Amino acid sequence: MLLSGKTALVLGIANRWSIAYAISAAYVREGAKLILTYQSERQKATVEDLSAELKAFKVLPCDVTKPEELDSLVSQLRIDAGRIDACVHSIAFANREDLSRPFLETSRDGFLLAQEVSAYSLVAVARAIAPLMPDGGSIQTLTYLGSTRVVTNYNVMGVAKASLEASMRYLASELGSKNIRVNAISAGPIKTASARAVKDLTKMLDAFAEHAPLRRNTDPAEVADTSVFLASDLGRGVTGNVIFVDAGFQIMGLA
Ligand code: 0WD
Repeated sequence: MLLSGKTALVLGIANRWSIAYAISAAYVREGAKLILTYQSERQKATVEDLSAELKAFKVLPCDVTKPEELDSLVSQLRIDAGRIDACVHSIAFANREDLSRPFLETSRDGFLLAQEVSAYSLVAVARAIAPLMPDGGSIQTLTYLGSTRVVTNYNVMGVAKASLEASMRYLASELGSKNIRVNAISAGPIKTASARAVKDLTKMLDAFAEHAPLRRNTDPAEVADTSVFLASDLGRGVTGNVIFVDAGFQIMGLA
């Protein structure tokens, strides 16, 4: 029960296959009081069902690109929970065509959209939630190796993840004095709705399992357990890091 007595806010469940769902399940297993958000009416019923299954304390709406929704989320959290100990940002979006055509063809709007939803939203969420962490806490985001290496078809999302990771470091530096730790978990590829938008995902998964030191793909439950560590007191000395949970893939050069 590593998270007993802690309240956790998880943003980014779309369905049962979402990494945020695996994280939520692990948080409940470890005794956290869980609060979930859903992006829009499209996800509401699914997230409410999953929340009932997980016995979450609360489900609230929040599209992170809408400042007024972040404001009302914070007001509601103040009333319902008072305090947040861990906050997981598991959100990304890019236009599907920007994840298949050459990077050179990326439109200005597509570039800015990916940056807004996938990178700037971490800054907006951290600014909103930090005041609810008066004694410190853990803010986490999910990233991918395409931030620093060229991964075919990841394109505009790789650039957004680079921006996300840099944002994470600046936030860690500024929030450290408040004992708020900010980290990113870099997961290996996992078959989720978002990942399916990347052209040739199946090929990517096969190549990954072949070349990763552990010779297999990444299990969302492994990502979730690392998130538990970061949210728990065991992670108290860790901030500003990208922690790879990817079966070791990122160490490989020519395999
Ligand atoms: O291989 C993978 N699946 C990896 C994912 C490897 C490494 C990292 N990641 C990252 C993703 O880039 C993302 O940051 O993990 C995070 C979670 O992604 P996921 O679990 O793979 O994907 P998914 O289940 O689709 O959850 C992402 C959700 C959205 O889902 P849909 O499918 O509806 O686009 O992010 C949410 C939304 O629910 N989301 C938003 N939430 C609030 N406000 C917004 C928004 N504006 N936009 C997207």
